[in-house]
Amino acid sequence: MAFTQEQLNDFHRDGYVRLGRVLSDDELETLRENYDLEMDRARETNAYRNLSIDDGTDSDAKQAAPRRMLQITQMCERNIHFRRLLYNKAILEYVTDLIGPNIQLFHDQALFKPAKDGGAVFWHQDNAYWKCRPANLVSCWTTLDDVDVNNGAMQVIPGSHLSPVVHEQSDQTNALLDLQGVDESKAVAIDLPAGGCMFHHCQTLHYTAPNSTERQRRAFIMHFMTPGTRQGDDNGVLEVSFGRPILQSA
Ligand SMILES: O=C(O)CCC(=O)C(=O)O
Repeated sequence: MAFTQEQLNDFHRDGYVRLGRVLSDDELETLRENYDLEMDRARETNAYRNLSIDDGTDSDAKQAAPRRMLQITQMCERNIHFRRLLYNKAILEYVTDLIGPNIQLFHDQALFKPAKDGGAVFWHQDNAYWKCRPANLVSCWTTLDDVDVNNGAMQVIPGSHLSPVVHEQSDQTNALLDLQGVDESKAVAIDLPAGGCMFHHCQTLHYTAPNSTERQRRAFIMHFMTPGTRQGDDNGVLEVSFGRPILQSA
């Protein structure tokens, strides 16, 4: 077992668990260089989203927006170093403790909050978007910079993974789905050192604040599922999620 029993109990009770540093100095340095490289390439080719504004805008509009929450999905299809990270032995051992030895990638994403004008990611439960069954996916949120509440550390509501919340279609914010009534007094911010990670359950309510500091915040998230996971809403046809790499099988 990679987690201690206490950490596992914490995860099942709270819907998240904080780990300290998991990446070596070399891994961290390589991933930082390649993160910056892919962000530059994505800007040149407009192959990214700014989650702080509506989708479908051109590159200049995305860059000029007052806040920037930049997203690249499937870094593993663009860059070998991020693909390698999916197979990181230590991380997969932690995932094994959470969902068992058969592990498939659901997807990955880089989420970048630049210094000074980094945008927020509003409160949500991932599975309100994904509609996956069984709802047992876990995410490993890895940071390439030191993070605290001021530059966009992950914030969670402990125990919220036990109760899926209805997310409404939003026209108030740029979020696709909106959540009213989150009791933010219960939020816990998870500070992490560069190269550290935390895991959260796909129903854990989470949020990251705007970054107005002088410190950029580079995060990379891997979302893991068990093979055979299906996707779709109650009335839709359920589809098995094919086409993603199997990262480990028993
Ligand atoms: O990195 C962030 O700012 C938000 C990440 C997030 O919402 C997620 O991992 O689902």
